[in-house]
Parts: sequence; structure tokens; C-alpha cells
Amino acid sequence: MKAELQGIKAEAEDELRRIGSPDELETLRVKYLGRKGILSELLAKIPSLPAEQRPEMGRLLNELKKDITSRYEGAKTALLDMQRPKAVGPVQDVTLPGRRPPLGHKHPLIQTIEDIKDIFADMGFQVAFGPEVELEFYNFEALNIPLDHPSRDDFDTFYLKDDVLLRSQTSTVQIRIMEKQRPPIRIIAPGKVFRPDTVDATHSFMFHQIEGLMVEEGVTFGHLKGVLALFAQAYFGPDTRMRFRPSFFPFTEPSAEVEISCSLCKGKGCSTCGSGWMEILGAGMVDPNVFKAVGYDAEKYTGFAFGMGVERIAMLKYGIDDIRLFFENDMRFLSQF
Ligand code: 2NL
Repeated sequence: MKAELQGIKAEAEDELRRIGSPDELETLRVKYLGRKGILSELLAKIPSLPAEQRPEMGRLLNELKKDITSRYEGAKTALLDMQRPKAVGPVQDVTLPGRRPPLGHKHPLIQTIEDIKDIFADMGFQVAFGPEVELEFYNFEALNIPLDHPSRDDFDTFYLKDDVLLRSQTSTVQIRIMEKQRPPIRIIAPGKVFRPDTVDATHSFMFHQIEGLMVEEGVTFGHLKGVLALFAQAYFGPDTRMRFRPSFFPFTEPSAEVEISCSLCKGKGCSTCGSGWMEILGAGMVDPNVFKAVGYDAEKYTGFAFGMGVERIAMLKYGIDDIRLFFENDMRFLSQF
């Protein structure tokens, strides 16, 4: 019987080595370890053995059972390992939420220009552009700014050559349009302008301006007030009040500074406006000398013009207290818009 056990052991080990599937493994388990398997049957024969052989046979049978069981467990683990898909590269957890690619957006100054443009577009104004490097003629002469005017100083204008400069206002664009087109004209000219100012919380050597111009027969100061009131209410809110204070510009007569009730404190007075009123732009009726410079009949046509600083408008609307924030590219500021 000892020899028989050895044969069973060798056979079981041989079969276990050749196991290829869970079904085969289960068949093997039933064959050797099952309730009616080979080992159970041998165990059942022990009582019929001579008494002196029983203990030894019991021990050998137990050893064989342990051996086959442990080899069976080993084969089972190996099979499971074989069936588990092998990870290639890092394991992907497909249940994790996706990663949003960082998306940029328009700079707040561009957004402000577009918001303002949309309001004037609804009133029939077209958008016009022109060069940032300009001739003295377009920046000063055509705008009725005399040769000895302080704004022509080296201190107030970036000169590149004798009569070439960085424009200090976008009126240059309107002059260029008037040279090429006849009335009726309704345009706004947004863009960069340059002035050699020392940088502080409210000044920058480069900032943005939007100028507007409307010219045709019969345009009055009443049209100017109506257009600017509609703009102020559309941009700053329907409760916005507006007031005009007399002013002077070489290119308009009469001229005015336009103020609106503060959109942040509703006119009560706050850290942004101070008095409850905030100055948003300068405006006036186009001086006849400007029309003469572009060859318009100043007896036939009248017009109004206005100019506003884009940074200033955005600062008043959003309560921003330092113009430098627009130019520092700090995402903590920019991503709020
Ligand atoms: C201000 C004032 C202003 C204009 C700009 C203008 C343009 C032409 C003819 C006449 Cl082509 N005027 N522009 C008129 C009045 C005021 O700007 O304080 N800007 C920040």
C-alpha cells in the first residue's frame, strides 16, 4: 500500500503540473480530494488493515493529503494569476473625474471694449481702426491743436522722429476716416494710446481709449446728450443719472465733461467715486476747424465727438483701484473676469 501511495503522489503531481484551466483543476480536486475521491477511499480502508499497520498508514495518508492540497492551492493561485489582465504601464482609474484643460478668456480690457462697442453698434456706430505710430498732422494739426499747445510738448507725447509719434489719442482714426468718407458718419475708434506719464495707481504710459464721432446735417448737442445717456444707462444700469459740466478741448466747441451717478454706491459717495458722481468721458460739438482740415463744409455739417479711457471705465464699473492690475498679467486678478 505504501507503494500505491507513492504512485498516487507521483500521478497527482504530474497531473497538477499539466493543469491548464479552472475546469481541469476542479476535476482533479474531485478526483483526489473529493468526498468520494481517491484519498477518502484509502482512508476508508484503514480499519480493515492489520492493527500494527494502521497508525503508519494514517500518517502517510495525512501527509499525502497535505501535499496534494498544498500543490492544488498553488496551482489555483497560478491559474488566477494567469487570468488576471497584466497591467501595462501605469494603471488607469477610469472612474476618476476628467481633468479640465485650462481655458483662457479675453482680457478684461478687451471685454470692456467689446461691451461698449456693442452698445454703440446698436445705435448705428461702426468700429474703425488706425495706426498707433502716427504723423503729427493726424494727432495734432487736424484736431485744431495749436503748435504751442502743451500737449505737443516732448513731456506729453512720445516722439519717434520730427513729425512721427505714438498717438496720444484715437481721434487720429476719426480724422483718417473723415478724409476718406463723406457724411453721414457714425464711428467709434478703440485702441491703444501712449503718453509719457509716470506710472502710478491711475496713470500708465500706455492705455486704451474709445473715441466716438457722429457727423451729418442737423446733428445737435441734444443728439450728443441722448446718445451718451443711452450708453451710460446700457453700460452702468438703467438708474444711472448723468450731468454735463462745461470744459474745454481744442477740437470741440462747446465742450463738456460728462459725469454719471456712481454705479457702485448709487450716488451716495464711496471710495471709488468720492462725491457720488464719477467722470466717465469728455465730449463736445466738433470744432469747425476740424471739419476744414478734412475738407468738410462746416456750414453744412455738424457733429459731436467724445472720448473715454477704457481702463478708467472698467475701474469705475468693477471698483478696481489700481490701473497697473490690467498690465501685470497676474492670473489672480485676470481670472476674476
Ligand atoms: C477725453 C476727451 C474727447 C474728442 C475726444 C474728437 C475727435 C474728433 C473731433 C473732435 Cl475727430 N473731437 N474727440 C472730443 C471731445 C473729447 O476726449 O477726456 N478723453 C479721455
